[in-house]
Amino acid sequence: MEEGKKVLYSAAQPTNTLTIGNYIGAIGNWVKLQDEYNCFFAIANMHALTVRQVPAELRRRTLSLLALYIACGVDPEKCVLYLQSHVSAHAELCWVLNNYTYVGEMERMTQFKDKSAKHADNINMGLMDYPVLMAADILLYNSDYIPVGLDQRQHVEIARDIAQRFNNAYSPTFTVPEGIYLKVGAKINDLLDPTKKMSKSAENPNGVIFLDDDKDTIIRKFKRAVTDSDASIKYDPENKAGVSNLLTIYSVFSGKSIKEAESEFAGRGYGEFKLAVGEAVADKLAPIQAEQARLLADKAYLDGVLKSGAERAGRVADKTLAKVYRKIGFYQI
Ligand code: AQP
Repeated sequence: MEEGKKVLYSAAQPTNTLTIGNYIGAIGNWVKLQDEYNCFFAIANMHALTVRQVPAELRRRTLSLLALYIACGVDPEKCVLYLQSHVSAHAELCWVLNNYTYVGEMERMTQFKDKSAKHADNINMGLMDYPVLMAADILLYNSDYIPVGLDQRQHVEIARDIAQRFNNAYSPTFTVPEGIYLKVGAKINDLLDPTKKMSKSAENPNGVIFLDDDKDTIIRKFKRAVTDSDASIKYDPENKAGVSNLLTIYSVFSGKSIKEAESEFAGRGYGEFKLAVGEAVADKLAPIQAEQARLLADKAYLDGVLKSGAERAGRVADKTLAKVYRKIGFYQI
C-alpha cells in the first residue's frame, strides 16, 4: 500500500461468465484506476451464495474470474486481488453491521425486489442481507471510492448510511465511501431489450455478450440487436435506447468518443453499424480470452495470487474489525 494514495474497492461475483456490461462498468475501468489508487478487488463468492450455485461450477468460475481480472490488465503486483471467503472479517463485520441496519431499508432495495421476483422459490436471508455484506466489504478497507455500475448505486448509498450511523453511535471509525460512476458505460443494456440492464444471468443469452463468446457468436448477437425504425445513428437514450446502447458499446471498445462514432456512421445503415460494433468488441476480446486461457493453465500462479491477496487483505480487514469490536464493547484478551 502506497502512503498518501486513496483507497478504491470493488468486486464482481463468480456467478456466471461475465458480460461486456461487467467489463465496461467494472473491470475495464479498474484497469484505468489502478495506478492512481490503492486498490482492493475481490471475487465476491459469498455474495454469489445468495442464489443457488453448483459447487463445482462456483469453484471453477472463481479461478476463471481471477484469470479474467488479470487478463483484462488488473495487475496483482499493484492491486490486492483476493477471494472474499478467504478473509473471515467480511462475515464478522457483516454480522455487526446487521444490527445497525433496518429490515425496512433492505426490503426497499431494488436488487432485492428484482431478485426475489426472479427466484421466488428461494428468497433467503442472504439475498436480503446482500447490501450489508457489501457495506462490510467496503468499510473493512477504509475505502474512499467504489467504482461500480449504476445498478449498485443504491447499495453504495446504504453503505454510506450504515458507516455514518456507526460513526455517530460510537466515534469516527469508518471512512464514508463515495461511488464512482462512469459518464459513458455505467449501464450497458440488453441487446434484445435495451431498456433493461445487460445481466450475466439473463434468461435469453442472445441479448447478452459474454466475455468468452467467439467472434461469430458476437457478430450474430449484434446483428439481432433491437434498434428502431428511424434509421439514424444518434445518441438519444430516451428515444433511441437500442442505438444509444450500441453507440456506447462501440465507443468503449473502439476508444472513440460518442460524437466521433456518430460522425463515423452518419448516413450509414444499421446493418453496417451493427457489424462494426460486433467487430470492435470481438477484436478487443480475442487477446483477453487467449490470455485468460494461458493463465488458467497455470493454477499454481493463480493460487499464489490468491494466497498473497488473502494475506494482504486480511491484515487491513482484521485491523478494522478489531477496532470495531473494541468500540462496541466486545471483550478482548
Ligand atoms: N450492464 C451493466 N452495465 C454496467 N455495469 C454493470 N455491472 C454489472 N452489469 C452491468 C457492474 O459489474 C460489477 C460486477 O457485477 P456483479 O458480478 O456483482 O454482478 P451484478 O451487478 O449482479 O451483475 P449481473 O451481470 O446482473 O449479475 P447477476 O445476473 O449474477 O446478478 C458491478 O460493479 C456492477 O455494477
